[in-house]
Amino acid sequence: MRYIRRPEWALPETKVTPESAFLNRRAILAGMGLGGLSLALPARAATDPYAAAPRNPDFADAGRPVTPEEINGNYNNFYEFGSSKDIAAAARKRLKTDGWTVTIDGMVEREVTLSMDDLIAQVGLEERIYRHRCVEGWSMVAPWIGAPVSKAIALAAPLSSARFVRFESFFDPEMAPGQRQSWYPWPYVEGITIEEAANPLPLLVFGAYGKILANEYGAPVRLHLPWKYGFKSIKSITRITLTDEQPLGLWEELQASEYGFWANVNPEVAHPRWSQATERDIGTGERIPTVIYNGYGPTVASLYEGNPVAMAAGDRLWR
Ligand SMILES: Nc1nc2c(c(=O)[nH]1)N[C@H]1C(S)=C(S)[C@@H](COP(=O)(O)O)O[C@H]1N2
Ligand SMILES: [Mo]
Repeated sequence: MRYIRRPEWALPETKVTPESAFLNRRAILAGMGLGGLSLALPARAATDPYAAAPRNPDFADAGRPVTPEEINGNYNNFYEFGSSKDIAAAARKRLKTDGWTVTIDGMVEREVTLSMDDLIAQVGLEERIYRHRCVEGWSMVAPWIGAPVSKAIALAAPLSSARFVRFESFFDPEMAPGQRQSWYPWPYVEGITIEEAANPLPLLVFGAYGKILANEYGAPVRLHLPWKYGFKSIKSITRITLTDEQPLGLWEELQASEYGFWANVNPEVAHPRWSQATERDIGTGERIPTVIYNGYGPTVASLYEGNPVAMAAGDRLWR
């Protein structure tokens, strides 16, 4: 597969090329088990909110093919279900999402606790094709279905004193064998600044590949921050807390010298144990150059002006 690699995937200006539209559509259909039978799509779209989610034209083309679902869904990080990439079966069998709620609390005017149906009804669904870059040096392209984080946070009416958003995952060692490993500071936690949360890119993800989110991706709702290393994109969220304290993520708590708060993708700053100059796309198998902010600089670079730590170092501790 050949395609043109642009220096920046200038997102808002992107024109959908017939080729990429075809590739994305094909990946989604394949993900739905429909192969080339596009005739089946309209009927499904009429009833299924995930299949019907409109694609946001600003994020219709990631500049690389969408990673086939069978590859993406079998190469995951989800330490609650094991420390290998092969956790899909365990997550599918064990993660129970019935009756799941998300609470939005902390420095807000009105704390809210919402079922997934209620949350989705309030924030809506759209499809965005996003690149994902793991700090370990692999990457993929996912057709997410979700809504901007800012829309969810607005439901609770944040106070002006709130400076950070802290995301927390579930804690249930019965359900998640990885949580019986007590040297990890469970539950998984991550955080961003209020300014980052207000940016259009952070996405709460409820679906992928045209349907409800499969367990291995972090059902029923996960975060995706496409310009940051993948560990920031917390899965299976139960609580979103507005706070004036910088959140301490699970990986930062465990190993602050390697996994810091900002974690903006930066090919110039090596991880203490390996280079970040290139990455392997798990879909194409190609090794490709890593791009500052994972190519989302036009949308996010202004967040870090005057913040040399987040901007130049990728992380304050990696110098
Ligand atoms: N709750 C939770 N969220 C998590 C993780 C995890 O282990 N637990 N792993 C993170 C890491 S390191 C990455 S790269 C991405 C992987 O997402 P994917 O499996 O959908 O590719 O999820 C992130 N979110
Ligand atoms: Mo990762």
